[in-house]
Amino acid sequence: MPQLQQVLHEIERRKDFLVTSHARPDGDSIGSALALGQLLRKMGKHAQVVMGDNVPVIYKPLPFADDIVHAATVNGNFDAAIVLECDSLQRTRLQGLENHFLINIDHHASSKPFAHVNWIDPCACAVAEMVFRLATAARVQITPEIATCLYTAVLTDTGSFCYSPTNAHTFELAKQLVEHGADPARIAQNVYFSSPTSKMRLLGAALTNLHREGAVAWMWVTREDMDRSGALDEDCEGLVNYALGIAGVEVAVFFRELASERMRVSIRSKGAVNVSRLAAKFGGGGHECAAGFSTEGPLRAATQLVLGELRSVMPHERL
Ligand SMILES: [Mn+2]
Repeated sequence: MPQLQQVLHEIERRKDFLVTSHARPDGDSIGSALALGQLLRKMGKHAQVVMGDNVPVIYKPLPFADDIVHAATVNGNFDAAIVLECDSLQRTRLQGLENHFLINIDHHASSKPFAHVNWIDPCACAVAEMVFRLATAARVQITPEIATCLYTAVLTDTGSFCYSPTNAHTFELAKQLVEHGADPARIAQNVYFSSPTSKMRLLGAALTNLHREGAVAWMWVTREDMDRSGALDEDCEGLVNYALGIAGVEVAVFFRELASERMRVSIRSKGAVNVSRLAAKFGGGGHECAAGFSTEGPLRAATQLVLGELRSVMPHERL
């Protein structure tokens, strides 16, 4: 049975669902989880979206975002958990999922089949695309609310239709979501023109710490930068793109000092270097052009380690 049909089959024979995604959720995790929750309800099921971390403020205007439960442990009252965008249960940062029937839906190249049913499609531009296909297969009408959640996910996960391979198919999906009621201008306002002041202050700190060596650029924020800016962890989202925006830079790295003195590392590529493979060496994962992991601090040791590893995988003519 194709994986999509298998997922649909397992949904049809159950009633109560928990939907979740990874810790530090992004637009695809939040948008797809909300859309899937609605889709399940339209199928006559009961669904609860539960996240191990808070919903970032820019995604709070999404339909049904107020219903998301923020918890560290799940209660046992559901027949199956649908886990989006995770390569393991640990990635959810939720306790209590272990002994349940698990459905894994993911589009990362680094995906792993950890669940009872695994639907993995690295060709999907976002998990939202897979949720859209699931809705079509289940013959569920895409409401404007579902379309808004899915469009937000596609918009953010393709880097506003900038990442490779954004293609005619991506725009076809976006077109259909707009036809079903997603409002591109309003969604862009919420996602890109609603940054908290703290995020802009943090960007200033990060740019002060910007360095470049050939085709590699990197920057960092310390705990002190975070405190001084009044920034939340989610304010770091996307800052790495300012370093990648430099002409001639192929790979950009963003280091964030964690409270535990470990370092959170986000890494982006214009395509010449597969950063997902690099992240995997450090126990992380992601996509060819966008990946992340955490590593031992302090800052100086982490930058040296990561940049050293990066130099060894950079195509020579790019350095
Ligand atoms: Mn995604």
